[in-house]
Amino acid sequence: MPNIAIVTGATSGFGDAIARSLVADGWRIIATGRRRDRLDALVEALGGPAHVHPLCFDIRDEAATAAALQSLPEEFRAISLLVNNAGLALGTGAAQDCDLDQWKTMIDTNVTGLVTITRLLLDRLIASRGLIVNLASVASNWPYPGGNVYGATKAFVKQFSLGLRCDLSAQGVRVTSIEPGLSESEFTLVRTGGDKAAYDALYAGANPLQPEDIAETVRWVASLPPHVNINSLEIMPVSQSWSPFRIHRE
Ligand code: NDP
Ligand code: 8X3
Repeated sequence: MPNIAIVTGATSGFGDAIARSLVADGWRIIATGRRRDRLDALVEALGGPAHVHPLCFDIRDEAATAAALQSLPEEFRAISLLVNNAGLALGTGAAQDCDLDQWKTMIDTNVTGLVTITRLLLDRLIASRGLIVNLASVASNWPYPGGNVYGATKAFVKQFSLGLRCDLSAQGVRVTSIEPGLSESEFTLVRTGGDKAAYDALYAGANPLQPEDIAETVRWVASLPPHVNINSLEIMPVSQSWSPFRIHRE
């Protein structure tokens, strides 16, 4: 009987690639997201409903999340891998120019949504001595101008991962925080409100990470023996590194 994984945000980018990579590795997948057409296409591409079960819901909605999980058929209930990938950034402006609603949307999705689905699945993950992989970011570790609330949500994801490790180690549940840097996906279109010129400019000549690079990392983490825990893994494209501290002068 294959292992069961749930991948949130499987309708594009990392989540789509992670779902494909895990199915190729023999997992059965529960794929989540709001865009039903994309979930249906993923089910079709990965061999049909015996391999992939789609769950269409907004992760900010606790009742919808709980109802979706309760709707799972028996053969998809024994989840042993949770990939908390659904998330977004909105805006790149300085804090004083930001829209409060956009800040709340990031917190509701990246923090509250992630915490909610994790709590709802904890008993099953403990029962299976499973694994939780959380998509944090280099923004968890490094502040940058315009990163304000997005970076703070990702710092939460990393610290929540490490805290879960402490609480769940006696239950044999593993927890990993993955912290990617510059990666090419719809993430940048979402962040910029669909600005294709900004998308092209960000990635031009940078040879960014691709969703398949992150999928391969998740596949590797999930394939390790059950006594091995990768706590935190920061990944950048070779082209990305650090800048000196900025100094504002009067
Ligand atoms: P994409 O925009 O390509 O994918 C985001 C996924 O999240 C989509 O499947 C989307 O599904 C889902 N999602 C967003 N909001 C919701 C919601 N309210 N309810 C349910 N699902 C939601 O971005 P990436 O693949 O690049 O990003 C995936 C994760 O990786 C995010 O957490 C992001 O913060 C993180 N990350 C991204 C990096 C990058 O540079 N790309 C680098 C570091 C981390 P749908 O719209 O169908 O609901
Ligand atoms: C996405 C990477 O550098 O845009 O989490 O914050 S970055």
